[in-house]
Amino acid sequence: MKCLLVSLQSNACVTGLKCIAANVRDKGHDARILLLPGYLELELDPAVEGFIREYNPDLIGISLMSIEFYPARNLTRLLREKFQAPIIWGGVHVTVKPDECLKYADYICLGEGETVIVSLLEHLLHKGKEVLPEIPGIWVNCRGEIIKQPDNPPEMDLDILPFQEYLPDYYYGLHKNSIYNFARTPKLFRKYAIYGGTCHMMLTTRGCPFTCGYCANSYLVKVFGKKIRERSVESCINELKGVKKDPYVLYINFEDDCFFAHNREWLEKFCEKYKRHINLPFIVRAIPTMLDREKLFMLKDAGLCVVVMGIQTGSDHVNFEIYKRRVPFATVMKAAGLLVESKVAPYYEMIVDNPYETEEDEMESIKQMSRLPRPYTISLAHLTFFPGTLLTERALEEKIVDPEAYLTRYMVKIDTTYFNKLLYMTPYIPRFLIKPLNKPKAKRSVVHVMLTDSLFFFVKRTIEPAVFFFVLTRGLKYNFNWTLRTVLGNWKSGLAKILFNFLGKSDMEFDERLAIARKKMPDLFK
Ligand code: B12
Repeated sequence: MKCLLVSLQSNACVTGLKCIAANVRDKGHDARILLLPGYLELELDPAVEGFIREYNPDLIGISLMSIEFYPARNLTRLLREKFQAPIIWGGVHVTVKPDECLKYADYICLGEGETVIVSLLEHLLHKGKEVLPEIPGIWVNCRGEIIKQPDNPPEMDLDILPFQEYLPDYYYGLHKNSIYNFARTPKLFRKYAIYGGTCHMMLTTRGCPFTCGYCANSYLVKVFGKKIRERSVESCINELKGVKKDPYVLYINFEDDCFFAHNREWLEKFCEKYKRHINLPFIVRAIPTMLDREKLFMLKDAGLCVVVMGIQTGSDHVNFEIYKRRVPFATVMKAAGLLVESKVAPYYEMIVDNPYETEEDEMESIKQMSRLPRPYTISLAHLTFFPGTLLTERALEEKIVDPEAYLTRYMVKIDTTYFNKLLYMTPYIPRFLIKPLNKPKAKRSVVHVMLTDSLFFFVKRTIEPAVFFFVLTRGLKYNFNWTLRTVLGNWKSGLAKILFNFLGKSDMEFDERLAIARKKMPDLFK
């Protein structure tokens, strides 16, 4: 059986689909992945149609995060006009809003897709699509008749799943009205991959025990539970041995919500094997309460170069009451101290544009962030009210948010307010300047505004890139070869950040494309 797995993401890092495709092929079926970046056209591109006709899949899967809901709806409409193959939707948005998604697809997959999709292919092979499948985790829409199957429990033994490749030879993508095999045109793959394809994204665990109000996990725990499921060190290292063969992979980006959730024993073994067999710089994510000195220094010694740590706000009130995140700023200070001491590059994530925040909260956040030990770098994300989260439920009840806002706006596109600019500059300008500028609107003069605007313009183009370069070089232990390759591999993303203040130009284009489609295809958005 042949299964075509489509991603509408604006970038080529499709971990979930790569995991599914690997399992489908491992179980004796065929799978191809097709990236249609931000595809939102009135008609199906002839190249896409030709590619699907030639492959002639028995099943078409579409993966979607919430932001891709309209593109998925549109693509499903276009595919139905031309092909008979049944269509299954899967991904975070489907898991969170199954009833809504089942209106458009023949099948939807709630939760993880690796085993579910294999069972569905086997059902289609042996019984055909006219017989309704009874597979846990799959809901069926048979000409309007809805059948909801029980949940498919998440896979506890992650080691039984096949490895995720960096660039599988069955990965294709649409580029300027033609379909390319990415493995045969790696330059094109790198054009769409995040950070110019210099990193391999990987998870050593699945799940997160926290239920922060703004995070999809505050809903997903209902499906996956709170337990963190862990891969063995051997499984991770063996996957990476394959990945490392591609000379373009410069570093490994571990996307686990908190890498420090691994116990000491696991980390000790990991560090020893990683250093011996992989020896590439790597990035991990940390939750301040879980950052541990011994683990941090162990990882640093094994090649850890960047730690991404969510701080979200400097105000304990907002963290505790609004975000339901029990991380006092005193703990953040302690964790930040450790990061600076270890000389890894600290990258802090903050949430802004929160309608629940008062001016006092914003000022408190800026004040606290300016106290953090330097050097550090920072990223700001717009508070997006994703469906199903605790905070969204509250905001919808209180009618303070447009229920559709998450469909049209990217988290990276922040409001250009006075406080956002000042917060952004906290790591880069002298502390004695922050204090007098950190004033409520009523007390600000034209001088404050002009000074903040010009400092922001200047800092973004000079001090920020310099600090980035410095912390990264230091995180890479001043290794000339690694630094040079990282800079060369990332110069485009770096330049985009300096010029436009966001991480991916393609994300921004996707945002604009949605706005255009809204005008061109009003029916789709009803
Ligand atoms: C790595 C990651 C990324 C990576 C790679 C994404 C990817 N597709 O692999 C990058 C950096 C590109 C990314 C970008 C964004 N991300 Co992100 N990301 C993650 C993260 C940390 C891990 C995802 C992952 O690899 N999971 C492991 C795999 C195995 O799981 P999975 O992807 O969910 O896929 C499984 C199932 O969902 C299902 N499945 C998925 N697709 C399909 C399709 C079919 C047909 C079937 C049957 C099943 C199926 O089976 C898969 C295998 O089990 C998650 C948080 C988390 N811990 O899950 C956030 C998360 C998915 N991201 C999120 C968001 C918001 C974004 C952005 C919108 C942020 C932004 N920039 O504004 C962008 C979207 C970019 C875009 N449209 O191009 C949210 C999504 C919330 C929502 N309701 O949609 C999450 C859940 C974070 C959160 N906690 O809120 N992200």
